[in-house]
Amino acid sequence: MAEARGAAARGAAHGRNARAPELIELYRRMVTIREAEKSCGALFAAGEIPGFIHLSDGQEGVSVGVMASLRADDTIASTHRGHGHALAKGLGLDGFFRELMGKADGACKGRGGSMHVADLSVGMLGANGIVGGGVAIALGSGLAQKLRGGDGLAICFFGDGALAEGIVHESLNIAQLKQIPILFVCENNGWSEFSPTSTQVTFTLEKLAAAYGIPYVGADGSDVETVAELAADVVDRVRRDRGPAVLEFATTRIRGHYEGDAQRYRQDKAPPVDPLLVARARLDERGVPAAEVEAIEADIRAEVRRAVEAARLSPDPTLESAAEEVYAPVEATA
Ligand SMILES: Cc1ncc(C[n+]2csc(CCOP(=O)(O)OP(=O)(O)O)c2C)c(N)n1
Repeated sequence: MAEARGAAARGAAHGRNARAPELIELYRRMVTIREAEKSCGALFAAGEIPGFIHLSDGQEGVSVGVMASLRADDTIASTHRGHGHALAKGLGLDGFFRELMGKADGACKGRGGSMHVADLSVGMLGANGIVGGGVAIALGSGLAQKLRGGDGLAICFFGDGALAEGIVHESLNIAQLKQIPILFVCENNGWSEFSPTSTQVTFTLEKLAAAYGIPYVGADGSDVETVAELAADVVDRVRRDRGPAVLEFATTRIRGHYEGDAQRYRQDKAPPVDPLLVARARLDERGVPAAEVEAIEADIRAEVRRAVEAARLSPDPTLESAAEEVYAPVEATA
């Protein structure tokens, strides 16, 4: 750390760009997601995470950029690829790893796992294994925000594959009809499971939003600063105008659909655009010394290692507790 602080001082002396601190923070958050998911991959391969996991490598710029302008009382609903959303919204690494590893002290007491991780205390309503399912949940939350009368809003993240789901169309319609403060955020990685989305839908989200009369903005999701700037503007508008808006980001799914996917269907051989590398290069341009960046990365790796070790030591849920908090208790009848 001392070395990094020294390096930071040298950066300042050589005209470190004024925009560097914000980008450092965005980069730190993206690296946290990347390192956490790297560990998820290893834990899954070692059989320490039950169920399936879907990693979001390549999509961190969207999670981090959008979440940068949200408040704790704004709510988000996520997808099956929701680790980045949960962490960027404020779920701590401890609650995250304990949940994914099915531990009794996880964010959802180990009952949700990767595809249902939620933390209501930070406005994270949940990941969702049903494609498009989170869209309707966010819509309901947006309606609640409206009825409460504050200036909170709801955000749903969904993939381009969800565009083929009726729930997305119905939600756009109701959001506009009832003027619900909701931001629809599409992470367009071009894939719908194992099929190019171009083989699944006949329209663009831009045209769909226009059909419902909802304002639309689209941009490159691999540039976290662009995402953050656009999102800040659109979030402000939704907060003020109390109606829906649509944001769409082109992004890259670097890994397979799920962990273990051999991707034999995949023909896109161009190297993926990695938002971490994009931000890393820009930090360099802004005069942030490599040693400072490496120190940040090392700190995050240590923090992730610590959280994983803590999760390993956490208790498993007991057999006796299996029926708790699953359904409302009912009286047994003869
Ligand atoms: C209602 C529903 N239909 C089908 C599936 C199977 N399924 C799982 S992921 C997926 C595609 C998801 O693509 P997208 O929404 O673009 O998200 P990405 O995986 O690209 O992040 C499908 C069809 C599902 N989980 N739910």
